Amino acid sequence: MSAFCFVAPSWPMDVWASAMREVMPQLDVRVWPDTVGNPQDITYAAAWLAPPDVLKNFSNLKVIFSLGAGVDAILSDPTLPSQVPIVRVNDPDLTNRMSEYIVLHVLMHHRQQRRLDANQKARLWDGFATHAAKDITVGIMGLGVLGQDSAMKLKAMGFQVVGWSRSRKSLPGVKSFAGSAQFEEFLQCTDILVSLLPATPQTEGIINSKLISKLSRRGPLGAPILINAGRGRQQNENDILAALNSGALHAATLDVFGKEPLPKESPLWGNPNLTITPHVAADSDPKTICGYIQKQISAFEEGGPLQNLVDRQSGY
Ligand code: NDP
Ligand code: OXD
Repeated sequence: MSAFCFVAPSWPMDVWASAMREVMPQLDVRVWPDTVGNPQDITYAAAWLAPPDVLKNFSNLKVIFSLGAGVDAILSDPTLPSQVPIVRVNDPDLTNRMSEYIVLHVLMHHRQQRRLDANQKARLWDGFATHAAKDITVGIMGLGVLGQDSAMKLKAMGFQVVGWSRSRKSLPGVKSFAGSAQFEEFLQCTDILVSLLPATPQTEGIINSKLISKLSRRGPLGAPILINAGRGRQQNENDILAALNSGALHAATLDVFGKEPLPKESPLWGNPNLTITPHVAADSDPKTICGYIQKQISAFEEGGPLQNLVDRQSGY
């Protein structure tokens, strides 16, 4: 017996199960907890925010598929089976969605759209000065699959783009900084900071007042801007709020938070210079992701290698 099981209780599992059955009609598709059946039947699991202690019951598991690009939630399960390979999402559909989000929010801050919205509400005709994209440097922390695509699209819009990652990259027209030795240099030339880092012990709390104090203040807006679509655990929300209130940050966009959903009582909601989105920067589309999983399972069953494997050691 070989079966596939979704463990993603916060998502609409009827939609996902039918998308999976459509692309692989021969597959026995089950959903935890209602139709999991005998846990020993499960050879493939697909997880998103799976409760801890569930995957360990699948003793014949061959592959765990993350239903998103980030795998921090899967890796945080202390009982996660240790030998089973984990495949994460790397797909043009998700990548394009993220680049749309990053380009949208960089442009929104660059063109001061929030100010224009407020002016319209006040019936105020105020043609304040605008600036050229070439005078702004966007610094992307996390120059991986998503960061690189956003970098090239921002470059095409005319922005100066720099990136920071563990290993140096070679991207046309994008200056690449690597490792902790070059972190400060990267921050010093960044007017708009974009985080597309994974959540790992090394990136925990990295966006704090110390980081903010190192960002460039030479840009036309006078103070830097922050966009975080990586993970909330990377940010110190009190520090961001204080920086927005003091003017150390001109503005920010946050898609991810330490606690999601962001609690109603969070003071972040009320800050006029903060744009909040509910972890929607790059959604996983059921049809696309099930197609991606189907290709991986088919290749794997024919003896081929799995793609986009997670390195448990580095945590992403
Ligand atoms: P990748 O693994 O392709 O890229 C991660 C990048 O981060 C790599 O460039 C890596 O460096 C760099 N990095 C990791 N750790 C460090 C560190 N300690 N110091 C410096 N650089 C570091 O991931 P993706 O681009 O596919 O995704 C990135 C993240 O985006 C996901 O992990 C997830 O958290 C988030 N995400 C958020 C979504 C949303 O809707 N908000 C949707 C999808 C993803 P190197 O290249 O040298 O390994
Ligand atoms: C992801 C996400 O990691 O949506 O894919 O956050």
